[in-house]
Amino acid sequence: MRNALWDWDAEVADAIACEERRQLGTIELIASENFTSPAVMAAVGSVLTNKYAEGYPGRRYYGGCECVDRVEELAIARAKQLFGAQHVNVQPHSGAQANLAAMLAVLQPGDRIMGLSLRQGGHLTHGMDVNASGRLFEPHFYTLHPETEQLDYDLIRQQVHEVRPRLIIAGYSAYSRTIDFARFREIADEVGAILMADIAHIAGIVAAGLHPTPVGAAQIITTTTHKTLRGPRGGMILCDAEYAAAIDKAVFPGTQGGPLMHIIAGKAVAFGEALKPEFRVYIERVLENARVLAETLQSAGFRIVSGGTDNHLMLVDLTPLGISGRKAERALDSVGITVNKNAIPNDPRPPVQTSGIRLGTPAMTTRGFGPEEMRLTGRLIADVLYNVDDEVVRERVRAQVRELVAQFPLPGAPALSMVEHATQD
Ligand code: DSN
Repeated sequence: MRNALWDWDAEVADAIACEERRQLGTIELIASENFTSPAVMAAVGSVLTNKYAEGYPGRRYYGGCECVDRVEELAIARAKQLFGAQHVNVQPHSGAQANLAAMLAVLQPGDRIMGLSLRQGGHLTHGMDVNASGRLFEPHFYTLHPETEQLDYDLIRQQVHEVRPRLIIAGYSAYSRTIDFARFREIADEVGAILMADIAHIAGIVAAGLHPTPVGAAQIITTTTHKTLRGPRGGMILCDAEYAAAIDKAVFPGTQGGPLMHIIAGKAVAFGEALKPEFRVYIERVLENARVLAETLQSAGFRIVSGGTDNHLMLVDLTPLGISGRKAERALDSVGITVNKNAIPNDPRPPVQTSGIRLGTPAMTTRGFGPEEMRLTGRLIADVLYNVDDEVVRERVRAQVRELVAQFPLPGAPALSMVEHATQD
């Protein structure tokens, strides 16, 4: 079926079709991306985008909210069931919005916050100098163990005691190992700090019960909904009941106006999907695929930061090859393998270059890749990176990528496709 947007706005339809073809034709290894289901996309592309609903269910500043109240209540109830949290706010537009609201809920300007060094896998909303978190609060950072490149709780404890922050952040953008949230809470309690877990990357793994939950350890938990959780782009905050009123007030009216009700509907659908047994099977496959990809690259001679992965992602150290992350990203892009350059711990290169790349398996696992395809993908990455300027190798790999991805359709019924019958009248 031809998508109606072609008749209404062919220029935009063409740009969307371009992106759809790109997604179809590439091996997507950006660790923070995924492919949502047609059900999530249908909810996001619905009439709910028309509705203003400032406030919360039953307490709105606009009339006509009886239907969107049902949507938000469904999203909240399903998120509570999925994570076992006492309170949930599904309105943050993004992970960054969730983090800002969470901090404003419990901190005063100038209070000390402490997260993992941004050069070692921390996120920009955890205290970067140009981000609101670094401008409103006093940012401090703990570091990974210099040799294991893993969280070292004795070292963190010592660093936390030196700083005595008001808020400690546990959760990262580029960390491939299990996080001990209970241990973090012990350290936070010793200095009277609040523990905030940012599970943006691992939310789906937590939801599936395959990573220890921060619920019960961290008083406040923030996340995105579009990474391993496989929902629409957006954010969410979970918290203990005692922080519920402060969190809600910090989201609206503290940092946001009207909630994106179409996105909240997409979140409700995604949480419903994540509650099904199939989602746990999906996450098991994500983790297995990550292990297989890491092992394949290690067998091909690459160094994986920290020696491996416990989750959905890994960092590959390109230092022994003498190429930057930027060069590797571009070389892989040119053959249809999408990754992002990423700093490795204590990276001597600046962030625009980096000495590493970050790879993740959530997206291609959704598309149906299993261990066999991951092994082939690892070998193709090695071929390109060991022959980074060799156009003959690249042309061969490009053809292999095309052949491989052609066997795995994107999730999405033909009715949602912009490419399907794009040229048909
Ligand atoms: N941009 C996200 C990521 O790629 O990890 C974090 O915000």
